[in-house]
Amino acid sequence: MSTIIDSGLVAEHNAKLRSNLEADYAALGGMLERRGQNIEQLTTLAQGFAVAVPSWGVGTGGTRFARFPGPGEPRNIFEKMDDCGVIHQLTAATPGVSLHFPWDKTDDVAALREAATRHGLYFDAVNSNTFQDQAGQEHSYKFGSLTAASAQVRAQAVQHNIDCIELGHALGSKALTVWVGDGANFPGQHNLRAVLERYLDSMRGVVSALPADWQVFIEHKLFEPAFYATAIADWGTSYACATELGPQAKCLVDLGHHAPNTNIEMIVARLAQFGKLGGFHFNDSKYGDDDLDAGSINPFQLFLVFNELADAALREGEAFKPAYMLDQSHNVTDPIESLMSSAIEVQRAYIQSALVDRIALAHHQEQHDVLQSAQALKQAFRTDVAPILAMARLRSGGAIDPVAAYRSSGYRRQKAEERPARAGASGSGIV
Ligand SMILES: [Mn+2]
Repeated sequence: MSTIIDSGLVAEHNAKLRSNLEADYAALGGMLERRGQNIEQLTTLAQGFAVAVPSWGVGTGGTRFARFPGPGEPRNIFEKMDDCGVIHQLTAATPGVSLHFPWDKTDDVAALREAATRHGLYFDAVNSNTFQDQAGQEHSYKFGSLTAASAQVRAQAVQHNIDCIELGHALGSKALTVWVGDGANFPGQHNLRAVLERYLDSMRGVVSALPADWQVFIEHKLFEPAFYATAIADWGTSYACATELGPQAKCLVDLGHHAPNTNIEMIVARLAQFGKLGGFHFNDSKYGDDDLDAGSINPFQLFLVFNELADAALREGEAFKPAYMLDQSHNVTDPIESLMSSAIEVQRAYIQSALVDRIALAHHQEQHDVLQSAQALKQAFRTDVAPILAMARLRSGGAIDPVAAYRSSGYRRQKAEERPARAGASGSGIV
């Protein structure tokens, strides 16, 4: 595995911060020991954590109104892989890359596999795209794709998903994520039931093309671009469809795809209970599908989601392995910095959830000691586990402070020179 940022530079950066980190780590270790917790076990847990980076996230996304490209944006999938490699090199927490077709389509599959191997990366779930028309496409998705009234449009959308499976299979991926923007903007535009019947019919065609060891993740979203009725609007519809489509079909929870104040951790608990939790798109939101950096608005919610995942892992054992992926759109930050920060926020929630004393919590719950039950979660959430995360990075060959190391490397300045902007070259956006 070759490093993109000079490893000597990272070592120099770490050397400057190491003694302070060791002091903080020792202090935290002492405090956790008094609570009966072992910091070394938690650090090992943090080192084993992984969340995949979305290929579309390394470019500047856009608002609904405009896109303001940043300097040195990747112009093709190979340049995106370089940026993903930097994120993993410095955080040591993002070995997976989630691709998006046709944005990342390449005829040179061998070269793409080689690029992944070079950077120590693998391919997580691949994403299909039938929410926009591509150049040269025969039929338009203006009035739907997998749910379209036209059989020809549906057949084209099914075939695109099958093409994604085949490409993903050649790249070593094991799952397909399907999100469709299909729906209605006006009451009466659709027959609500017929739309879902057509969706299921189309998805049966997609599922039948899955290799035996593959899964398909159904991603729901409350609204947008269909503002009146979205075909797969909520986890209930997603669950019903995943159940209809059989054991290879599961549900994907994108944190931003819910109404404000929705109890997302309860949705996670429900899907885990019924064996249909396929994976996540981590991000954060204030009002709608904002695709903000994970943990930037509501870190407590992220913690509560991981608290449910910790509970499910205890119940289900090794077999419980939902896919963790980021899904963000960056308009005003450097995408590499935002993705590194988000990966660390998700890892933080994971480690904080491991601090919850589950035996004590169960006891408080049985005793109807509501205050202590809530405090058991709050104590874990309030604990600053930053030294554990930094030590995990240091031990795994990453940077103690990834953003500082990245800035001092001059990577973005260098890419701004090497990658002059090319109109429309970056496939990115809100998905
Ligand atoms: Mn998503």
